[in-house]
Amino acid sequence: MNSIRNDFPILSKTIYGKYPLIYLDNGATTQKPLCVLDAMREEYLNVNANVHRGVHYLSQQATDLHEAARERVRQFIGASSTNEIVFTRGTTESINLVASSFVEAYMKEGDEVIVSVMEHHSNIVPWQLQARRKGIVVKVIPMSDDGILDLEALETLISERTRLISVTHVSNVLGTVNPVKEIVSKAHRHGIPCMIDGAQSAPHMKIDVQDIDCDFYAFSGHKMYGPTGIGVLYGKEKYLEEMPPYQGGGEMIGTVSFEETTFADLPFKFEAGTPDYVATHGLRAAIDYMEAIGLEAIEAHERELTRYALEQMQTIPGMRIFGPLNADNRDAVISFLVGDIHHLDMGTLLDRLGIAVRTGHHCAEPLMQRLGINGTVRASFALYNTKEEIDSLVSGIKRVAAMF
Ligand code: 7TS
Repeated sequence: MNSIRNDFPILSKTIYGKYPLIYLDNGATTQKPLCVLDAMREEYLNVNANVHRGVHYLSQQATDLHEAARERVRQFIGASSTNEIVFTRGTTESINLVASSFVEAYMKEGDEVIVSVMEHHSNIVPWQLQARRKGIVVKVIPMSDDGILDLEALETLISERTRLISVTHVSNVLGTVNPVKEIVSKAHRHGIPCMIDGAQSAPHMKIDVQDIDCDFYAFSGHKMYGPTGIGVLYGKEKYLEEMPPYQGGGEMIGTVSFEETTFADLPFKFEAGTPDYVATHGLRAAIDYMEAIGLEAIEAHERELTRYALEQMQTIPGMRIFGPLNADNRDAVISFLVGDIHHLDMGTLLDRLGIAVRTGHHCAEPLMQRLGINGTVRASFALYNTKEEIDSLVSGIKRVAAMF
């Protein structure tokens, strides 16, 4: 663990005189290991040139690195072809791409998309925009009080107008790991494709998109030790082939004239403009880093941290933890409130103790409405967190609670 933590120099910072920083806001973004920063610096120093454009040496080298990153992502999530790997700015853009292009290709006014009550705004608002533009209908899978999706209700929501189901793999608030294979197979039994928001699952567990059999899967590099500004949309080729481009510009065309323009083959049809080719190289370094440690090892470590944190936090008087209490059913996210202490007060005072947590609605306001609250405090873990940090969190919460 010491050697892993040394890969992340920021974890050795002193905050408000407290050393070292306890960083428990990994659900928002993870810290970056030196190898990711080095890979990007190295590319800017020695390779930098625009990709897919030049015949010159550096441009070809940059293109090779960029396409090698695509191949690395393909392996990482078990896709069958790099045609199915579209680089985007992140999960949000991946979902917006599908909302825009899938709706254009396959949906008419009155057709339905089903999401769940525990979605991040980025898997709600793009569909609402399409509802305004195209008159599609957004339906919502409910959940139990302890944050388990009601799959029987899903069955009743599906109708002959349902064209897509789009759900999160792991809730960024509740930590619930949704049974995505089961949801996908339910959807497919009705002939409906399924999109999975993997923002909170790709960093924490081995993903195999062919095993899940999802039709789309979206994730962000910055939540899995990679750089900001880069993400991925996996899509089955048959859909990506039929869907129209999302944005127009350079890179995404075949030929252009004022009379008629044709589009590039997959995946370039969906990648207008200069891609962040340095970030894709950084993402590749992040994947190498995670795989060198091992996704199974990362998952086991984080599950154990979560189990330990759930157990310890429940000893605090007045503690309310949201989401399932069984660590087997949840990922490395714990949202909580203590007594009637406002989440912002708790977060601010923990910060003064050198503990970084997130507070607020976590971009999941409909979920807050369902829970009847206006926000929570959230601790979220990564591969570099330790049980000692959880002990500090627990004693920090107790200290803050004692002040009230
Ligand atoms: N989906 C889920 C489930 C998320 O948790 C997030 C970001 C997104 C989508 C959007 O990802 P982005 O990289 O495109 O912004 N979640 C959080 C969070 O929980 N705190 O800050 C960002």
